[in-house]
Amino acid sequence: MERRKFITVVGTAAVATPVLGSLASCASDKKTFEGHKFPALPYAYNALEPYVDAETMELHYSKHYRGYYNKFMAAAEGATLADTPMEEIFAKISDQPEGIRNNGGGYYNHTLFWGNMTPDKKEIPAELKAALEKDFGSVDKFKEEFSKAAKTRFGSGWAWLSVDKKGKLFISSTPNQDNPLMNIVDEQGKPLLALDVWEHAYYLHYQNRRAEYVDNFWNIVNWDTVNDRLASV
Ligand code: MN3
Repeated sequence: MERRKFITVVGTAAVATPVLGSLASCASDKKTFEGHKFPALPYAYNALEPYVDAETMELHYSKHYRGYYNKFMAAAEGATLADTPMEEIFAKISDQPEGIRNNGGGYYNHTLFWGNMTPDKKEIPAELKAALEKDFGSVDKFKEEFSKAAKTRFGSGWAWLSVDKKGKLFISSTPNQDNPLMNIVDEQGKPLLALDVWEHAYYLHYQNRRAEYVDNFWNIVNWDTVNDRLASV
C-alpha cells in the first residue's frame, strides 16, 4: 500500500509540475546540469508501458539513477567540481578519477535518456528528418544502424546519436557510463539521443531479449527533444 501510494504521488507530481515536463527540451537540459540538479522524471513510472514496465522504471530512476547522482555529487565536492558544467568535466575526463567518470556519466546519461522518451507518440520534426536523411540516407536506415549499435554493444553501455563539430550526425556506442562528450571516446560529439542497454534497463521485463527492448524503444522516442538538442548546438 505504501509503495502504491508513493507511485501515485510521483506520477501526479510529474504531470502537474511544469518544470518536470521541461526536462524534455534542450534549454532545460542545460538548466538542470548547471546546478547539477536531480530532476524529476517527466512522466509516471508506468507511463511507458508496455515498452518499459513500471517496476523497472521505478528501480532505474529511484535506485540506480539516484545512486549515480549521490556518488557523483559526493565525488564532485571532493574534487571541487560542484560548480563545473558537465560538458567541461567530460572534456577533460581523462584527468579525473573513475568515480567522477562512472557516476558523472551515470548522472548525465540517464538525465538525457529520461528526457528523450515520452508516452506521447511523436512525429519526427522536419528539420531533424532532413538531417537524418542527409547523413544516413533515410530515417529507416538511421534506426537500423542505431539499433545495431545498441544490440551489439558487448556488456553494459549505451547507444548514441550525436552531432560532431562539423554538424554531421553519427551513431556510436560506449561501454559502462562513458558518453560521446568524454575525451576518451573514439568519436566525440554532442549527444542527441541516448539508449541505455545495461541489463538493469530491461531485464525484469525482457530477460535476455535485448533486441526486443531496442526495437520497442522506437515507440517511445521523444523526437521533439532530439530536434531541440540538435537545434541548440
Ligand atoms: Mn541505467
